[in-house]
Amino acid sequence: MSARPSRRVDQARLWQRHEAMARLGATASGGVNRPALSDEDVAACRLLIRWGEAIGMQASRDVAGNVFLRLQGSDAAAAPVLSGSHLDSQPTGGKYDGVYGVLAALEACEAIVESGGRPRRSIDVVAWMNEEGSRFAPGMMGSAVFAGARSLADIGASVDNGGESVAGALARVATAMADVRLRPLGGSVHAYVEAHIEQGPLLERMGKTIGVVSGIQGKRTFRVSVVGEAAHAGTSRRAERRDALLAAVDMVKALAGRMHDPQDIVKFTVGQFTVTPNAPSVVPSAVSFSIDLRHPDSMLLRQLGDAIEGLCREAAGPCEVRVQELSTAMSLEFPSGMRQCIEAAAARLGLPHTELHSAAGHDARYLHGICPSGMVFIPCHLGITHNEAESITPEDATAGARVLADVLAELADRSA
Ligand code: HGY
Ligand code: MN
Ligand code: MN
Repeated sequence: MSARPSRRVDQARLWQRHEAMARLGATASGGVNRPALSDEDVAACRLLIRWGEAIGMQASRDVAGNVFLRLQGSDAAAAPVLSGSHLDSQPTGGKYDGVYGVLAALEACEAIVESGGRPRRSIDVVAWMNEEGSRFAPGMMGSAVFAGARSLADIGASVDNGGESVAGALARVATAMADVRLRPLGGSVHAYVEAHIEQGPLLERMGKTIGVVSGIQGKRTFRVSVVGEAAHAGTSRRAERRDALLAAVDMVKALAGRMHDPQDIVKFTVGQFTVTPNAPSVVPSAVSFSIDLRHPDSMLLRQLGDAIEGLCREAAGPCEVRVQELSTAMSLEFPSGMRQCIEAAAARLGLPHTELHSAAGHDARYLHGICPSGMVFIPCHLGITHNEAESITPEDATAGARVLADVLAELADRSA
């Protein structure tokens, strides 16, 4: 490999691309709303492909809705290096969650091209389908299917609030992107590196530019369905009601009590709460709510998650309740070899760096199951994220892309 590609990372180009992406699904408050497999998501993939093809990368997609750009290596038979993240967002998402990892990977490849280097292994930039899990639960569908951790049939059955299934949305997007080559699902991967904003305040607070991610905390997600009986708000006797909302509220209170810990390590969130028929003068007949439970200690995560169904049943009163676990992911540690490679690149570039654990979930979780994986974090202001006010600096974005460029170049040149 010729001169290190980090020297050719272009801050203006990287930042302009973030601003262009942010216009796709832009919200009035300065964030983005780019649901998975929506027109906005497809437009973002199209824009990524346009930028990649302009520097000679080959675009492809797979049946799980993942989109790839390949920088061809000299040894076509060698397993590629992958790098990327996601382009879908939360409904009131920020402009950088996920996007940064995809655009930093593209910038790293462009810098490798401009440095005159030709990697031995191909490098694939990837935009994983539905990392966020907001339109279709659970999240990380594209990377999970790519890694063989979920089946296409399994994710295809998930339905959004409007009644469209993932299978239906994937078919619609496949038609819209029929001109993009369809590649086989999965395949061997030499290594995976994902750049991402920290989604926490630690790097900024410590004055560090680069986070070498040691691992990702465990996460279990559930869907709780409470069934009662619709009744007239004025005539039905309260003693005879089967009020699904009051039962669901009792369940959430009982769960919040059980999940409370003074150290604030347990992360328990009810983010979605749907009432049916949601009419002011009708006693609710049904409530569906989500649970997002996280903890860095897998044993405690198991214990707490296993207590959920019993607590819901105890609080159900005259209603029925069904608890479904949608995803189960234990805490993971990235391999030391990958962490050392990222740490050495940051040190060579003289960038202040530290090792830290990821409290947020990432697609790297599933790639970790099939190849050596690692992550590079950059600061995000005050840790604000999953919020339209999310912000990063062009300088930090560039620093992260420089580390990524050198790490990808090094991994792509490795024979084993
Ligand atoms: O929820 C998460 O941890 C990720 O940001 N989707
Ligand atoms: Mn993300
Ligand atoms: Mn996110």
